[in-house]
Amino acid sequence: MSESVDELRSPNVPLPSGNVLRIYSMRTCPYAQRARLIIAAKGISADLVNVDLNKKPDWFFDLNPYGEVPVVLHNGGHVYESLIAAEYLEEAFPDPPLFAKEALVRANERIYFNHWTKKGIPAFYSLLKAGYNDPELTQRLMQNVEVMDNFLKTLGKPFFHGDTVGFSDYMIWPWFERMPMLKDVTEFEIPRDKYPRIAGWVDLMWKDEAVQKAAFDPKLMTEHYIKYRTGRPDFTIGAKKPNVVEERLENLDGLRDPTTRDRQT
Ligand SMILES: N[C@@H](CCC(=O)N[C@@H](CS)C(=O)NCC(=O)O)C(=O)O
Repeated sequence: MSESVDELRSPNVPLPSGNVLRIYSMRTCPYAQRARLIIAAKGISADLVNVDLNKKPDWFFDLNPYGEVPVVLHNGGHVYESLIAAEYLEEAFPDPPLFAKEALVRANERIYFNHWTKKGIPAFYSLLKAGYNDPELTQRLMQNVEVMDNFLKTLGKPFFHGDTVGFSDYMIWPWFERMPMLKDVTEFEIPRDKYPRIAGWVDLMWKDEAVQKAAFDPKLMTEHYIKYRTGRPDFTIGAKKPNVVEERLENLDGLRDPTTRDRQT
């Protein structure tokens, strides 16, 4: 996956050669990251388009009536909602398989990421939005971390998928990558001694190649969420800026030919 300056390619723009699908994403979006993790783990060459969610074009709502990323464009169709998009990618690109083969194991994987999605994520955002170490909200998130820790304990494996990283791990991970950001904003921290399995899982996840590929600069992450909290998010954060040579006009007044002013080299 390669990206440069943000360029909002509509679905009508053909995929750049060598790419098999397009993903509409946003750099700090944990939901879009779910799909990007699957793409990275499977080595799918994807055209990554980062959408400035402050300036969504009308056609984006034709792709997803909720106006949210991620949207995956593939084979003349498109899929939205991160869990549905990730499952679609798993089915459309079966190699390497990331989901368990046995139905019961797979159902358990779903139970893990379903819990995190239903309970953990809302608790995460409630605390983040509070913006300080509110005891009740801190406790609510901690209880959900405990549930995740207990899942691993009962499973007796290092990953939610089992002995290796798999589908459920990628569905849960993005919010754990954001825990240092949450600590910056609210002082929330997972105590290693109390929740050693989840702490160990975080350590192992950081070693995964797809996790490293899909990761975002932690400083910019905190910067982004501070703005997000105040209701003024910058969705272009982390974009590489166009290669414009800045004009330095100080002390040049009267010395420059005005026709040269707009020249960019
Ligand atoms: N339930 C959706 C949630 C996706 C979502 O909330 N994405 C956010 C960015 S992280 C978004 O696109 N928000 C639209 C906006 O802020 O205008 C999913 O799982 O894909």
